[in-house]
Order: sequence, then C-alpha cells, then structure tokens
Amino acid sequence: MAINYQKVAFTASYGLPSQVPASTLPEVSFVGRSNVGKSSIMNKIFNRKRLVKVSNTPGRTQNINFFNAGIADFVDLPGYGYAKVAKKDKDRWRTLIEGYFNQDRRFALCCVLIDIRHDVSELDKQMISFLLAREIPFMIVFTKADKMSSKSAVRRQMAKLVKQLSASGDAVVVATSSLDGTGIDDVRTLIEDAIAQARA
Ligand SMILES: Nc1nc2c(ncn2[C@@H]2O[C@H](COP(=O)(O)OP(=O)(O)O)[C@@H](O)[C@H]2O)c(=O)[nH]1
Ligand SMILES: [Mg+2]
Repeated sequence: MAINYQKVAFTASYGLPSQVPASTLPEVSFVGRSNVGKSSIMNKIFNRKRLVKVSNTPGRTQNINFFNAGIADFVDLPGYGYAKVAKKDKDRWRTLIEGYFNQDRRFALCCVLIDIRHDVSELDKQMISFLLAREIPFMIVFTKADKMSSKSAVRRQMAKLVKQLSASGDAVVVATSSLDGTGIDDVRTLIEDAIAQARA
C-alpha cells in the first residue's frame, strides 16, 4: 500500500518523551543538526509547502512533532549541535531523543540528515553509533545538494563524507535537495520499503 502524502496531517507535539503515546503505526523519524533541512525535506516528501515549520532561527527549543500519513507516522525530532544553545537546552535535546529511541516503538526508519557541504560532525557520529547500538534501521540523507557546483562535485563530496562515516558500515546514503527535488523520489521509495518491511 502506498502512502497518501496529500493526506498527511500534523497530529501532536510533545515536550517530554513520557508524553508520547505508545506507537500503533511504523514510524519514520528525522534527525540531524538544527538547520540541516529536516522540516524542508519533510515538506518536500509530503509535497506540501508549510505543513512542517521551517525556521530561520537555529537552536530554538524544539519538541517531538508527529504527522500521520495513514499507514505510518512521521516524526520530526529536535535538532542538535547548535553551538549557541545553553547546556540546559542540550540536556533537553538528549532527554527527548534518547527518551524517544529508548522506548519500545515500531521504528521503521530513521533518516539521519547531514548537510553535504560540511564535514561529518562528532554529534552526527554519536547519533549514528546510538542508532547502531539500539539496532534502529537508519539511512543517511545528505541535504542541500543544490549548493554544490555540479553533479560530479556532489559525487566527490558524498564519497568523502561516506569515508568519514566509516563506522556506520553499509548504511544507505542519498544526496538530496529540497529546493530542486534531487533525490526526493529515492527517499520516498526507501521510506516506503522500510514501512512495508515494518508492517510485514
Ligand atoms: N539551498 C537549500 N536550502 C535548504 C534546503 N533545505 C533546507 N534549506 C534551508 O535551510 C534552512 C533550515 O531549514 P529547516 O528545514 O528549517 O531545517 P531544520 O532546522 O533541520 O528543520 C532554511 O533556511 C531552509 O530554507 C535545501 O535542500 N537547499
Ligand atoms: Mg525543523
């Protein structure tokens, strides 16, 4: 069964992991540094302009936001790694992310977003190690490919970042742009495959 992206709707926002109800459907989640393009790619996948709020102020305190797509839920998780946030906000981020992933939930796929222009950060590596340790299926989504000068530059940069990600083993990687749509169909296909597997 395909996802009806046109019918995706916001369901709820949670400020504490304990508020998140038990999962009933397979969940597709999005993590990455704040400003990496999580909200933008979710809107692009859903083919909606402003369902998920896009922010120009990185590091803003965030919640766990749920969107229902009929056969699956999409989960926008708080962004990490913004240098200017206070320690209590970083602690809050950790509590939310770890609280969510430590629950007994139907994790279909976690999309780990990394800006293709930047080196892989220590926090990206920690996030991936955490997902590996918890055995949560994930893929690497490089964002903002439109900012690269050419397709060959995208390929070269991807190869470099994949090397930096050596610890993540054989994870699937995709280069995307929420501006021009590069890679979005591939991401949709991978998400749909993961949901189908979680339902099997
Ligand atoms: N050029 C370009 N800009 C993007 C892309 N994705 C997001 N942005 C911009 O990056 C900023 C942060 O995006 P947002 O989706 O709010 O990131 P989030 O904090 O991870 O949810 C916004 O100014 C977006 O317009 C992309 O694929 N290409
Ligand atoms: Mg966002």
